[in-house]
Amino acid sequence: MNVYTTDSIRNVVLLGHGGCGKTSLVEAMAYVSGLTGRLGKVSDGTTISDYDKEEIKRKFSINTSVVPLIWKDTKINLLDTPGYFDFVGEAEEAVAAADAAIIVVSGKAGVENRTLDFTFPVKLSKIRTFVCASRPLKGAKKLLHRT
Ligand SMILES: Nc1nc2c(ncn2[C@@H]2O[C@H](COP(=O)(O)OP(=O)(O)OP(=O)(O)O)[C@@H](O)[C@H]2O)c(=O)[nH]1
Ligand SMILES: [Mg+2]
Repeated sequence: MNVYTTDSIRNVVLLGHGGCGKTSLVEAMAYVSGLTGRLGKVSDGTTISDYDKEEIKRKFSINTSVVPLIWKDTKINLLDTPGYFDFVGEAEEAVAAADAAIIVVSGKAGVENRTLDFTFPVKLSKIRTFVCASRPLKGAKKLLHRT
């Protein structure tokens, strides 16, 4: 088993409005990196990230999940956070531990209230922030203007 030192480990938090596609993106990244051999679906309850009984039943994330994958000699711990406001504490804790953030925006729904909420703590903690569209993007200019 390879041993990774702190200079080759990155904690990357995924943030965004509920249902924007964070868990699906994590599932795709895990598959592309070779961590998994099949692409699970939130609707089928087969993602590696939403594994809790309640998450499978309700089809959304409740806890932050850590998905560790290896990409080009770097260990990337993806932190898949819940988007629903009831579980905001989970997302805030994950931001505190992150070296970088990916704000996921649903191209179908555009920029939503939770999308913009997350720009504030991310900016405060001065970590690199990326914006990723889960579907063809609408409203990206507004988000980039605010960050
Ligand atoms: N067509 C399409 N559907 C998507 C895409 N990303 C996510 N979905 C669907 O949108 C729904 C919500 O996706 P999730 O990945 O659970 O979204 P989430 O951001 O993790 O949601 P929370 O855990 O509630 O914050 C699921 O039914 C997905 O299959 C995408 O890129 N294209
Ligand atoms: Mg999720």
